[in-house]
Amino acid sequence: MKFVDQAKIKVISGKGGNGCISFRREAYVPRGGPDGGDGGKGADVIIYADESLNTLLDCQYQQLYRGRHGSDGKGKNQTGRSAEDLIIKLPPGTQIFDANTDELIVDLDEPNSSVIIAKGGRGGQGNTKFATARTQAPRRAQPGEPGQELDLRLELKLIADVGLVGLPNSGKSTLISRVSNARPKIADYPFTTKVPGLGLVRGPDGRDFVMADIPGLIEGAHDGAGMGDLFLRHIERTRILLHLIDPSPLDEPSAIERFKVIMSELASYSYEVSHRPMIVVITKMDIPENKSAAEELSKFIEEQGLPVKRISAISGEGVRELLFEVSRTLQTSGAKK
Ligand SMILES: Nc1nc2c(ncn2[C@@H]2O[C@H](COP(=O)(O)OP(=O)(O)OP(=O)(O)O)[C@@H](O)[C@H]2O)c(=O)[nH]1
Ligand SMILES: [Mg+2]
Repeated sequence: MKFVDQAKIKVISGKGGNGCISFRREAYVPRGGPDGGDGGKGADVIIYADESLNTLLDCQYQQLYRGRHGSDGKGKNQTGRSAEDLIIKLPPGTQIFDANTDELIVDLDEPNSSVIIAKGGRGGQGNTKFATARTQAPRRAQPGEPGQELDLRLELKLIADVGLVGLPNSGKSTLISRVSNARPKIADYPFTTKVPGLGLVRGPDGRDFVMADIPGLIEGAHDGAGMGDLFLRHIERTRILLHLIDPSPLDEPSAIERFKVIMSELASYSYEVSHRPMIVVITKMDIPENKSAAEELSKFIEEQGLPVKRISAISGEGVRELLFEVSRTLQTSGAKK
């Protein structure tokens, strides 16, 4: 499925129905009083955070969301029917901005929550409401209130507990497919992963958490190299990062340099993200040549004050221990961003 994480839409809530001008007509009553009913309320436009969605793709196909109008009031004091509200379902993690002022209106960070983004117009009052002692046959009623029109910019930032970062081919997708229900494509060429994906991990201590796999980063990503760093917005709202690194001594530049590339791309992207709790994960430990390279790399990383784990997502070595460490770190790393 195509992944879309930005969209522009227009929403228009329904206009209220008009109030009615009407007079009673009854046999033997020559001049009945007013009996014009009120108009019904126009549809609210409501945004709902639907957990089953994880892209804004629908909003590329449909860009205009218009609520229905309330019905007009009628004689015999009948109130017009209120329009049914229009519900737009968006993935949790969507931020909704006013497209003109760029002000954040709502952050849809709670799954299953909803918010009225445009209120439907009130129905106008019928002439019954205008009757007074002096004006017993009012010839006026109120028009329905117009709906609200808003141009919105939507930006999806996935909400996950753990974000995977690393160079292409470092084994991010292999790990997420081993430990979670996610089944991304895995291959030995760079940029296999083109869109972010979420996986639900059943932690070894029984606590579940959500992991986000994102496309690989390369040197200069903040300037647009490779897939650029746009996808980093999907790790903005994670609580901890796993930085995966393939320790292979055969690749250039050295593993230590490769580690630094990712650290500096994170720093160029955001101070906050680069200071998030991180566990460095040295991957592919089933390959014999990697053993001594991993030794040297671990030493260097520990000197930077970061925790290091070694795993093989293929043989499973070290994976359970890594998940314990992730779970422990999640418990001490405070609330979700
Ligand atoms: N031997 C071995 N190979 C691995 C391991 N993990 C991943 N690989 C291989 O490394 C290659 C890249 O793996 P991916 O999981 O696609 O890497 P990625 O980090 O998701 O790469 P991008 O999506 O391109 O950023 C694939 O050929 C995997 O089979 C491992 O633990 N051991
Ligand atoms: Mg991948």
